[in-house]
Amino acid sequence: MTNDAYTLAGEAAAALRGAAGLDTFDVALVMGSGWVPAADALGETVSEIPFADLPGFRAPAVAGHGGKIRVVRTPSGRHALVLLGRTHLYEGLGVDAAVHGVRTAAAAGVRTLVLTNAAGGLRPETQNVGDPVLISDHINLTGANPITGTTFIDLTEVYSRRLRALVREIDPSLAEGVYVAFRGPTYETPAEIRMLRTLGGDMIGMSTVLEAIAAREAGLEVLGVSLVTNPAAGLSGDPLNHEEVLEVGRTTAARMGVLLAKVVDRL
Ligand code: 6GU
Repeated sequence: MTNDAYTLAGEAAAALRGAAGLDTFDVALVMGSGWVPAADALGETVSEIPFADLPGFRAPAVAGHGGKIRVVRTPSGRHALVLLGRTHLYEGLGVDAAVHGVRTAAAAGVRTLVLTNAAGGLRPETQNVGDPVLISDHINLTGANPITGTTFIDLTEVYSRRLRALVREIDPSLAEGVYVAFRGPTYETPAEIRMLRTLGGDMIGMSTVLEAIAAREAGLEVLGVSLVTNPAAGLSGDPLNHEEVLEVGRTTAARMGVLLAKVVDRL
């Protein structure tokens, strides 16, 4: 194991504290594709720090993925770190780069992490495009793991039962599902999607699982929410495209933002 990645996260956290003028933060939220507009509903923006000003962060390469950390003060006076954009494993920068934001948030004092993503739906029988789904568990098929060495981390409850119950008190209509991650950047084949349905997956995407593992290593309580932006390959007859993913995010962003604001205020 190299400690460098953790040291770098500590340096980024120090830079973040300095830039924000705050010693600690209550919660961090990672906004996935199309979720960025939802950040506006969380509260008052205190400051915005471009990734370029923080050690170890890279401006994201993909359209719709932002590229800064926004410090938000919620109506109840909590401070949230809102990561507008994330680094994906498929960008080829390595697994440490993909979880650097989470490690930085943990080093900055955050105890709760909200991970959001855009995902393909594996259950079009019961899922509608635009539905948010609470992540109850995951299947990590990225082939990667942010932890190296001989520390065995328990993953019995990666996505906090307590936080899921809290969200469902706010919105009882929300479904729960198992999120499967592939490395990407290709979308899956119809045969792979049939396999994932057999394996018990409900959503498919290219993010979240490595961040959730890194968060559990750091002892954070994790909430995961997928926005189903399209049926996965072979389930609808239409080919997939990233623009469609972003468009669905934009049209449901307000609902998501209001939901997340309520969640953050009840943490
Ligand atoms: Cl169908 N697959 C993956 N891997 N990511 C997605 C997706 C599908 N739809 C949105 N994001």
